[in-house]
Amino acid sequence: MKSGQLGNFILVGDVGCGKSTLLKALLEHSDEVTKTQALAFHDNNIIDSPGEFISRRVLYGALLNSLIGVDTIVYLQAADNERATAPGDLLRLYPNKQLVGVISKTDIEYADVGRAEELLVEAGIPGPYFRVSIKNPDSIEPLRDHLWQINRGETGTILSAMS
Ligand SMILES: Nc1nc2c(ncn2[C@@H]2O[C@H](COP(=O)(O)OP(=O)(O)O)[C@@H](O)[C@H]2O)c(=O)[nH]1
Ligand SMILES: [Mg+2]
Repeated sequence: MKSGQLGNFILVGDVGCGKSTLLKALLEHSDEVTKTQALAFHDNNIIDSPGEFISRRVLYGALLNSLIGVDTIVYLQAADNERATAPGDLLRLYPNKQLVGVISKTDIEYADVGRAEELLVEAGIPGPYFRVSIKNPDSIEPLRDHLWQINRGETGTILSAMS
């Protein structure tokens, strides 16, 4: 499957949860990851966001602005993070956006996938959740397929229809 078939999503999540690394894997780039200081716009309306957008309230306005232009919000919860930074209400503010929950860094020594799942549930992110590790390229395939299908309009639950 080619990365060109992916599009129209933004990756959000805490600083260091693995957004830029995951995106490089999804897009099959091999460049060194550098810290994302600003929104990074890729082809096909794919956006990487700096973690500060979600972890610092003063930047919530910037976060909301960055969500406007995409159909799908991919929220990452790192498996080694004891807390959720997702402002779930903000992520659900715009109707008709797909919200996809990802549990990242599942290979890490202190990973607790069950806890990450609970944090996603508490934040109001609907399942199913995609468990990924950059160390295991196969783990990324189901997420890539899902994003690809959403972009083709084949799957996913429109949030406004649920609430
Ligand atoms: N062990 C492990 N490390 C990861 C994984 N994903 C990302 N990292 C590392 O976590 C650090 C932060 O990743 P980065 O993608 O920059 O996070 P971002 O701030 O969310 O964009 C980097 O050193 C990555 O190599 C993973 O699945 N497993
Ligand atoms: Mg980054």
